[in-house]
Amino acid sequence: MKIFYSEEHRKHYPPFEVFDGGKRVQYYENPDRMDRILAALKKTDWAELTEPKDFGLDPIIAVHDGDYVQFLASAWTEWLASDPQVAASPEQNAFLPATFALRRKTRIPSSLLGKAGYYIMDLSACIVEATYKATLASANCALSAASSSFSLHNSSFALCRPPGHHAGKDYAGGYCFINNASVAANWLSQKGRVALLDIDYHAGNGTQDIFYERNDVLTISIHGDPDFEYPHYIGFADETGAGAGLGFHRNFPLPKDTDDTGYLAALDEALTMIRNFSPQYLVLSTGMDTFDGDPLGTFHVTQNGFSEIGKRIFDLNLPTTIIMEGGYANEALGNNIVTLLERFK
Ligand code: SP5
Ligand code: ZN
Repeated sequence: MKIFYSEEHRKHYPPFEVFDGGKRVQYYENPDRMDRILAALKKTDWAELTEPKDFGLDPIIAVHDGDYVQFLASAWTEWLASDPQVAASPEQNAFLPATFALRRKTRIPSSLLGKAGYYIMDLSACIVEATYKATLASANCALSAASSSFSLHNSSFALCRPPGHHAGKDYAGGYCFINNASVAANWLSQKGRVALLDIDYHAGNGTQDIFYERNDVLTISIHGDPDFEYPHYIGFADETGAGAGLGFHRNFPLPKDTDDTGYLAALDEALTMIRNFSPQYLVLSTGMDTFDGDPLGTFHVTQNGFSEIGKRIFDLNLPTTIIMEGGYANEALGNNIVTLLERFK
């Protein structure tokens, strides 16, 4: 199986993120995640590591607002220039706003911090010097995997970092800046009908935002109920699309402590919807944070569970572009991903 991976992510390693209560903690979405996955892949005899191609900005701004992408491109440099204390120790700093635009219909501020509160939804989307280049390389991994799935008519894996599914048309959040899976799905939608299934523990709010009014890409997310879990404000069962897209989005919010059995029941419903839509391509937003013992999750999906999840999705018999999203139990991450991918090889 072709695995698209770039080293560009490595220096995107903010020195902290901020948890609820204002608590500064280590950045959970860290480069070690990739090293664990790479180590596990290298033990197999089927993983074919490949550098992504550069697709340029066009397929990115086909799903994201251009001014938002420009903000991502220049935020760190402007922040560095604006504050001598940041310039004195850049490696101890991350760019984060402390004031947010909230729900008001607001003008886009001209100041850097005003823009940050407008374009960023939480305190885990920290921007450092290497962030923008890392997000472009990550999107290029997703596009390269989509292009490979299209031309070889089989499944491929984009080992993306940073992840993407919380990034909306014009906002970053949840470690995500560019929505890799949405960029790939939109690219594939010019070749045929696409279904995008999101199995990360957290609701794929960004993906929902991007495709909500479209009927050519079916989007489905299975996740911890936003009634108790991040991202809190989106991902509910009654959100099913709007306008032409009505009926082409579906959320499966699940309770705390969901185990393999509960998870697979929701997955089966999602797979039935996908079969009824009869797509030509599948994009799979693959978070491993449903795993039992993930520090950011509450589910108890086991390694056997991932094997069964992989099998049932593989049985759709579709060329599948598998996109890395979350998963923070680093010691288990490599084995879990390989267990899932084994079903597609
Ligand atoms: C891609 C992805 O998985 N992003 C997830 C971002 C989650 N950020 C909010 C984390 C809230 C953490 N609550 C911690 C509970 C610790 N027991
Ligand atoms: Zn997640």
